[in-house]
Formats: sequence, structure tokens, C-alpha cells
Amino acid sequence: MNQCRLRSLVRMRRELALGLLGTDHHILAQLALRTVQTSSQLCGAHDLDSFANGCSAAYIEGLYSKWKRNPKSVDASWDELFGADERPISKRKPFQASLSRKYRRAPVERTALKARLGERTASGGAAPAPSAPPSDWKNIDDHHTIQAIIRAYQSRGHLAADLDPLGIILPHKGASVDGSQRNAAKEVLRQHYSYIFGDLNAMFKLPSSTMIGGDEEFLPLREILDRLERIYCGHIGVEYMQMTSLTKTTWIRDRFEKPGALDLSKEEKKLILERLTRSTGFENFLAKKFSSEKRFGLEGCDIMIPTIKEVVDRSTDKGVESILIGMAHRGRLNVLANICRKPIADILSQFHGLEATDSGSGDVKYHLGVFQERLNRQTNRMVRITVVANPSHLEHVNPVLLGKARAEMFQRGDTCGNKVLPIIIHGDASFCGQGVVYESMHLSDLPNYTTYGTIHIVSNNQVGFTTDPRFSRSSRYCTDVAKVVSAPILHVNADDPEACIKCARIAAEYRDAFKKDVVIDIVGYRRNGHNEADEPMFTQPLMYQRIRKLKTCLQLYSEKLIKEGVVTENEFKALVSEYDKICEEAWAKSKTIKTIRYSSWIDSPWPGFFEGRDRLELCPTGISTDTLKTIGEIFSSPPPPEHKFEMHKGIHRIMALRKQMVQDKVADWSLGEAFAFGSLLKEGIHVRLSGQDVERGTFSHRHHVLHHQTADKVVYNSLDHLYPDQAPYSVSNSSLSECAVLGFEHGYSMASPHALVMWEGQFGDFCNTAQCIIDTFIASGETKWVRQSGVVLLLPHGMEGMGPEHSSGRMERFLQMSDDDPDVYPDTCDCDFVARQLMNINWIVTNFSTPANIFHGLRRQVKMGFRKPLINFSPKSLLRHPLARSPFKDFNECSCFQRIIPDKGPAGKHPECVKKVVFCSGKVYYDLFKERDDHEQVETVALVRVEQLCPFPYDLISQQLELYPEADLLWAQEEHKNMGGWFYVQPRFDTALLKNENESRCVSYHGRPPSSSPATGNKVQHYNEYKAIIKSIFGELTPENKERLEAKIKAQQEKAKADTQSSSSAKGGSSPPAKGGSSGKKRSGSDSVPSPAPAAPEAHSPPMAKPSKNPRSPSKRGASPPSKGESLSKKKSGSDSAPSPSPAAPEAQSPPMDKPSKNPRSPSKRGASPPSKGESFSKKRLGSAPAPSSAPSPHSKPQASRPHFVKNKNSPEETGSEPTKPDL
Ligand SMILES: Cc1ncc(C[n+]2csc(CCOP(=O)(O)OP(=O)(O)O)c2C)c(N)n1
Ligand SMILES: [Mg+2]
Repeated sequence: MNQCRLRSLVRMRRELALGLLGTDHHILAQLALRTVQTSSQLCGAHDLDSFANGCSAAYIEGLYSKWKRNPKSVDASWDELFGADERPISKRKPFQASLSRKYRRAPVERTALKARLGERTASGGAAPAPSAPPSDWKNIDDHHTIQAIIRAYQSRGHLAADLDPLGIILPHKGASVDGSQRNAAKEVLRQHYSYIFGDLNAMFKLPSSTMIGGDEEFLPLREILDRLERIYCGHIGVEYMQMTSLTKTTWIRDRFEKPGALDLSKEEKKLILERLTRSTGFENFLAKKFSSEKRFGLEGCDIMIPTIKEVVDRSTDKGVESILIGMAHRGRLNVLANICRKPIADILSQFHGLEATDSGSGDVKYHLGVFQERLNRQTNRMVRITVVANPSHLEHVNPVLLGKARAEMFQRGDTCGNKVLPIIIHGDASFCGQGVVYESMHLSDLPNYTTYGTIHIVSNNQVGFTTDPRFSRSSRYCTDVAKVVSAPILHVNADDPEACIKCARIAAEYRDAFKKDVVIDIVGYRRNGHNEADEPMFTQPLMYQRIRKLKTCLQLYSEKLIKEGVVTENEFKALVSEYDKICEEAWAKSKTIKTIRYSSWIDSPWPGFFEGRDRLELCPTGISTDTLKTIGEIFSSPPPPEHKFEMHKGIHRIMALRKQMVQDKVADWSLGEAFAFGSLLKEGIHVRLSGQDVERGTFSHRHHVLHHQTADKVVYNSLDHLYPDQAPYSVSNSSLSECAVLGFEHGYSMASPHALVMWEGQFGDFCNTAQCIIDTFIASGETKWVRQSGVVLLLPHGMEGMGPEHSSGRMERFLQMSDDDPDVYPDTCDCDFVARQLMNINWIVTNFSTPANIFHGLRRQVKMGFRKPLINFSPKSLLRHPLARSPFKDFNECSCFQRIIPDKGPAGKHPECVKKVVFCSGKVYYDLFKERDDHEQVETVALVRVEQLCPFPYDLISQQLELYPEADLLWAQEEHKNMGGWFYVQPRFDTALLKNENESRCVSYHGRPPSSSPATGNKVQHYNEYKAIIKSIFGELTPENKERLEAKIKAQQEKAKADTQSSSSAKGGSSPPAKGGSSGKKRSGSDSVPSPAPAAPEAHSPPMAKPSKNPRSPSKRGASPPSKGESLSKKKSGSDSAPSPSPAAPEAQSPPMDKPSKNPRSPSKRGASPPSKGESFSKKRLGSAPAPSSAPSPHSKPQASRPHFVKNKNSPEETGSEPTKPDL
């Protein structure tokens, strides 16, 4: 048979089943359905859906072959169907079932049927005896209609379910509070059959797409409808037909449809009552004792506690050992008391306003975390329950919780979520309103982020603060967001405890079976205002009139169970008073508590980490040469031959470059990173790097995950194959989310101190969309919740002419949130000063300029005796900058992290000759380094890099200030004045200067003027701004400077020409590479990174930097010159700065500055434009001489008031000395 035709039949049948076809297609679809189903029934297939998978196709194929041989050998309907294609259209007949007329039912009046249904419902009593199974059950029309009805209930029954205790559900704009919409939905379900059937007692064979019959194959229509009503339109509304997996859909369907599947025993009902008593009792008790205190009670959704408890029971029974809960304010205290079993006295003590005995700022009681290990009495198993502390910002705890859960799974070796279960409790308004919910849900099935299913529970009180759902969402349900991950959604009426428990049970089992997300939407109400002091009648008068008349769920359920004889009234009263007594005793105990400890509310304790450890101990971060060699060797080699791994040609070239560097014992940025990661992995520290495109690196420098060029999904990650007993390395491209992914990594870092967890922004400013996580978790988490995290943020940063949105990692924001006092000079004589300073700050902010420093900085993260977030502004062009290299000696055991890198050239060696000290940070150093050379000021200008901005390295800065007592002090930055590091360092420089009573200098600003935009999008303007900064620091190029530069460029061009000629003659005439290669061009496949700064001065050119060794293909790269006005950090000549493989970093080699520079820039392009408005100017305080270029900047900050400081006990001589121990 024509496959297309078969497929179209299947498709039509499916569409019909899914209710997608409009009425125009109805007849056609019926035909398809009939055809398909008949074949299915005849061939005995039980699952019609299996037809769609092809099982019954064989049957139809058979029929078709038979028909081909003899059209009369098959039923007339098949004849009609098969023949249709081959008959001229004019001769095609509409389909008619071949069954005789007597088997067809006459349609009945809709009203008559309705009347009969009404009778049945009203009487509720015995229905007339069903008639015997009709001999005409093959009446496929009727049977297919029955199937359509069943399918309608399965798909849309939830729309007519009785979910709302208030009877006002359905958030449409025209929704009224009379529940009429629900009735309308019911009509839609019934209309299918009201047209067709007259006899409610008629027997029907049940299709295999339903389990409502259980073991019964036939049921009377009345019973079918009854069962469907009860299952789909009762207190549970199951939304599951949207799921894409047939297996899961069938699983859910069976769980709800099987008769008796949801029955609860008497004991189970008693347990629900007991738990509901506690849940309600807890809120009642708090209301009684603290009537005006905010507690965000659960009243109206009290069943949430027994629901969670059921999930806990079921899951622990299945083997879960650790449950992590993320939730907001509503019902949180109740969860702590009744789910975690945090002593009630401790909870009550939070209401007493007690002083804390430990440091930190604490948090309000309904945000605190909890970590409890306890016995689950139902399953007799130990379970650890954690409620993760969260900020006020709703839903932002979700990714944090997921990350923590994932990390716990990793630690436990739980590779498929059998032992760890995340539960997230949502509010209805926030679940549909907050984007982070969607972002987090999208992590649910990603290999490196999955938590193997999260159970979501919505405490849906049908209001958010004062806003009705009809004004807060456009979706029908607040849970619609979960459909994106094809999760089943179980809506349930909060006033039906048994229904809620059934949903909890099914949800736990579903998660256990499929390890996928599932949602329970508990539809209740909020008995009080948003908080207990709020008046809800201001805004929801009708709703609250109704609420006031409602009995509590506990009242309703206790009455029900008393009526059923499950408990007596006295037993129930005893339950209530027993719990009240527990609360009273806890209350009495709470009054004896005089202080609180923030640390007793910690959600992520690290047992064994702090005990017996000297937190201030400085651990070295350098590694052995052997380790460097091993890592370097493997990292620069292709996968071992046995992998038969076909690498990209470009990767071969990169490997060759790396190999060369390893041979020359010098490292670029990617090697520096690899040394850090690899050495930690060797030491058993798990390393995880996540973010958009981190596997290759946004700027194509990393290439940790290699892709087989001819085999799909075959990758190789050499850092995961360094040592046989190393820790696992996880590097993972993430979903395109900052908020959820950063939250996730932060959560991951909370789970254990023995891991280096990093998130890298694609461009630093994308951290904007993770600001909430940064502010409320990373910056302040330790202070609020006594919880440490060593998470690392790598934020590419730097003004490279790439426009406003790709230039800044918004360093200023991080610095502003740093909590060190700018006016206090710390006790730098303290022998633990460095470690103490780190320990006392909320996070560390760095702007590394060398591969060695990123290496030490990252290793320091896990070598400290405590954990701190590290915010590092990573470079872009420096990733390949020829000067941004570090010799191997800067990684070995004698090396350490450099908080500042002083000038080690002529200026640093002869400080007495220095007229200016330029402090700077990050990439701008390399620009200044080159400009200083061009301006021939290497002896008179010292460049000092501040690598660690926060905490401010007062001790080392003071040493520098004292080293150059006569010099002007400058701060140079490429960022705008209201951005970058200036506003942070300025008051701290002042504090450092004012420590010395004889000091009269201050630091002047040299950078871009203030701006609302982080950078210009205009390259000419960018360049002019740059020139202005340079001019303000070094002045104009003198005629001698220009002459020297011109001569140098000429020499360079000649040399390049000579090289070109010799190389082309050597190659038999093929065109030669431009000197220096072509890295300034956009790298293929990489996001555009500006070329590195100009080539290194000759003094830095190492032996292997010869162009002939550059393995890059010149024909493909670097052919066209950069456009006019391109950033100074770009090369201006055709020799578009390939990273010359390994010049040592300037600070390491202190080059002789009198050698001619390799700078190929044309002097004609320089110094032409006048300084821009915000050109920076030296600013002297207290009478010191002005810097060369200038008048005071209109933007300079007024002189700071004299700060107070702790006097440094060091003598000036001492402060000038080299540090004697590793600089942590
Ligand atoms: C991101 C964010 N926006 C706004 C708020 C202020 N706020 C606190 S609770 C609340 C209403 C939340 O409604 P819902 O999610 O339905 O939870 P409920 O309080 O009803 O349990 C609002 C708007 C907040 N805490 N976080
Ligand atoms: Mg709400």
C-alpha cells in the first residue's frame, strides 16, 4: 500500500484523537479513525497507539494485497477506501459503513438524553439494570464515538474538574465567581455523546486506550460516563495528554484510570488526618501566639504539608536518602516544623527577637534554611531533608536548589537520581510570572544539569499578593510553563485531602519511574491576607466573602472520616489537643532560649571541612615541573591513536602551538587554565566549568572538548584523561540562560568545598541577566545564611571596540557590593593579614593579567581554609596576546599568586628615577606597556598592576607608594569613570596614603569620562578615547618619539618584505604569511575577538616566535588589513598580530626597553585627533605638581575626607621588602 496514504491515515487518526481537527475534517477523520481502529480490533492489537508505531500497518498491508488481488475479498469499506485512490474523483463515493442499517443507532434528542442523565445524577441511586451486551458491538460508529468521548475526557477532562474549593476557577477575563465556566466545560465533554446515543444502558467494548474497565472488557455507557466523570472531572484534573511520550502517558493514564488504583486504606486516611491536624494546628498556634507577626501562613492550603510528607514517604521507600526543598515564604515555617522536624522551640525563638551570638546579618525567619537528618517513621529509613535558604526574590532559589541537588548526586555517586530528590514549592503567581522558572525547567533534561526529575508542588491560593490570576497571567493554568518539558500536571482540590495524597503518591512514583519533572498544583485559597496583617477585603472582597464562609480543610476531612467511621470524634479531638500540647511545650522551651545562632540555620554544612583546620593557613598554590609537563604534554596532544579520533585541522594547529609553548616552558591563557584545572583534578578536586559555549570558549581559546570530524557525538576531553585516579572534570556548554545557569552553579558550589565550580559568561555583561542571583545569593549568601561558596565567575571584560554590550563585565557593580570599609586601613602587620582579609570579605574581585595569575588564583580558591566567591574579569584579546604569557617558573612550587604585580623593569629597579607611578588593572596594562615604550618613558614611568582589586591589597600598595616617594600617582583604566575600578580604589588609595602622615599625594584618574553606556559603538570614537587616555598619561609623542617609531616601522616593513620573498622562493612562489600571522582577523567560528595588542617589543620575542614556525595557514587568515580607526589594540598593518608563540610576560623578563619596538603602527595615524571631552587628567592633591597634560578633570572626584585607619606597624623599610611567604 502506498506508504504516504497509510501515513496520512495514521496522522488523521491521531489528529482526531488529539482533538486537533476542525469540523471540516471531521468526516475524513472519522473515516481514518474507523479504518485504523477496525484494523486494530480485527488484528487483536490492544493498543491503538501501537498502530501509529507500525504494528498494525502490516495488517493493513495484508488487506491491501488481498484487495489488490480481489477487491471483493475484503469488506466493502476497505474496498471503498483502497479503491478511492485509483478511481477518478468523480466516481469516488463517500464512505459508508458496510454494516446493515439495523445495527445503526438512531440519534436521540439531546435534551432527552440530558434529561435522562439529569435523572440519574439527581437520584444518584440504582440505575436500571444494564441490558445484555448487544450482539452488534461491532457497530464501529458507536464504538469510535465512545473512544472519542474517552479521549475527550482524557485530554480535556481537567477543564471540567472540580478543582477549586472556592468555585471560582478559570482565570479568563470574563470569569465570574459562580463557577459557570466549569459547567460550560462539562457540556463540551458531553456533547459528543448527546448527539448519538439514546440508551445509557447499551454495552460497549472498551478500547485499549483506556483502563477504566479494569478487568472488564465491556461496560454500559452509563458506567463508562460515570467512571470518566469520577476520574477526570472530580477533585483531580490530570493534564497529561500533552506529553510527548506514549509510555509516560500510558503510565499516568493507568495510574488514574485503573479501578481502585487510588483507594486508600483506613490507616492511610487516619495518617492523613493526623498530618493535617499538625499542619493546621501549627498555623493556629502561631496565629494564637503571634497574631500580628508576619509568618505567611498556609491556611487554605494546609494540605500541602501532608502532600509533601507523602512524597517524602514514597520517595524514601524507593531509596531516596536526601531530599532538598526549595520554597518561598508561604508555609515555610510549617515545612520546617512538620516536614524537616526542626525543633518547634527553635522556630518559635525566631519570633522573640533575640540577639545572635555569631557574625553575619541574618535573615527573616521565613527565608532561613534548614538541614535535618531524621528517621522516616513510615519507611523506617534515615532521610536527610534540606530546605535551602532563599532570598525574597521568588523562584530564584529554584536553580540554586537544582545545582545543589545535582552536586549531591555527584558526591554520592548517584548517577540517576535514585538517592537525591529535589522538591520545589511554588506560589501560583510566581510560578507563572518569573522567567527563572522557565529557565530552570529547561535544565531538567540537559545531561550536565539534570536532577533526574524534580517534583514541583504549587501552593495555589489563586492570588498573588493582591492580584487575581486573571490579571497576572495569560495562560489557563499557572502551571502551563511545565508543559515545555512535557511534565504531567496534576491539579487537585486542596479541600480533598485524599485526592492530594493520591497525587503526591503518583508524582513520587512517576519521578521514581521516569526520573522526570512532575507537577502537583494544589488549588486552594488564602484564608488571610498576603501576610497576617494584611486586609484582603480591600482587593478581593467577593473572594473573601466566600472564604469567610468556608470550613477549614481539617474540619471537612475530620467530619468525613467521622462519618465514615474511620475515627471517632473523640479520637480526632485527642489528635488536636495532643499537637496543641506539643506546641505549648515548645513555646515554653522557646522562652528559655536567650540567644540565637545563625549557624544553626545553615542549609549546607560541610562536615569535616572546618573542624581542626587553621582557616588562616596559607597553602601554596604552585605545582611541580613534572605536573606541568604532564598536563602540558597531554593538553597539547591529540587524543591517543587508539581513539582514531579525527580532529579539525585548526585544532592540529592549536595543538602544535601549545606543544611549542610547552617545549619552550611558557604558557598562554589556555595553558594557564589547563594547569589550574589539571593540577586540581590530580589532587582529587572535582572541577566543573559551565556556561554558554565554554567547551570551546567564546573566543575559541580553550578547546577542552574536541569533536570528531566525521563521527557524530564523539568527543574527547583531554583534561579528563590526565591521571588514572584524578577527579572528574566536567566542562559543559549550558542552555542560553544566565540566571538559571549561574544559580545552578552557585547551588552546585554550596554542596561541597572540595570542588572548583566556575560559571563563565559569554561576555561579562551578560551577568546582567543573572543579577538577582549575584545580589541575593553570591554577594550576600554568607552574611545572611552563614553559608560559604567558592563559586567562580569568569566575566570576559575589556574595551576592545566591540560596542556597548560586549565590553564590560560591570566590574563596578561587584566592587560596589564588596563589603570592606574603604576608610579603614587594616592591620597589615598581622601575620595572617592576607588570609584574614580574604576571610572577612564577602567575595574576591580580580582582574588577572597573566596566565600564571589565573592559575594561582583558581587554585587558591580551593586551597584556602574557607570558601569565597571569586569574580574574575577575564580577558578577551589577552587570551592570545603575545605578552600575556607566563614562564613555567611562575607556576612552580616557588611561585605564588600575585595580588599586585609591581614594575620589574628599569623603573622598578631604579625607583628614584620614576616620575609617575601608574596603577592599573587587567588588559589596559598591555596598552600602557606598549605606549610607555613608544613614548620612551620606560625609566620614568612605573606600571603597577592591581590584580586583586578586592580585598584591596593595602600592604602591597603601601609598599609601592613608599617605593616611589617622589612620583606622581595615577590610576589608569580604560573603563568610564563611573565604571571599572576607579571609584573602588580611589578611597582605598586615599586611606593607604593617609596612613602616612607625611604623605601629601593623591591618586589622579586617567580613563574615560563618565557615561551611561559601557562603551561606544563607534570605533573612531573608541580610538579617540583611548588616545586621550594615553595622552593624559604620557603626553604627546615627541618628534623624537615619532622619528624612532617611523624608523622602527620602516625596518619592520622591510624585514617583513624580505621574509616574504625568502619564504615565497622557499615555497616555490606561493604567497607568504604576513609576519606575525593573522590572529587579528576574526577566528573562524569564534565570536569576534579583537586582535591582541600590538606585537611584543623585540626584547620579548622568544626564539620560537619566528613567523616560519607559525602553523596557521596564512592564506585563510589575516589577508585584509583592519579598517581605519580600528582600536589601537588592533594591529594597523597587514601583519595582523598572530600570537607570537611565547614571549615571556614583561614582568617576568623585564625586557631592556631601549631595544626598538616591533610596533608596526603608522605614526601618521596617531595623535591626530584632539583629546575628547573626558580626557583624563592627573590630579594632585595637597599641592603636588600637576601631571603633564593638564587641567583638573571636570569629572574628578572631590577630595575625600581623611579616612581613619589602623596604623601600620611596619617601618617604611620593611614595607618595601619582598613578601617572605606565599601571597595567598
Ligand atoms: C521576584 C519577586 N517579585 C515580587 C515579589 C514581592 N512579592 C512577595 S510575595 C508576592 C506574591 C506571590 O504570590 P504567589 O507566588 O502566588 O505566592 P503566595 O504569596 O500567594 O503564596 C509578591 C508579589 C517578590 N518577593 N519577588
Ligand atoms: Mg498565590
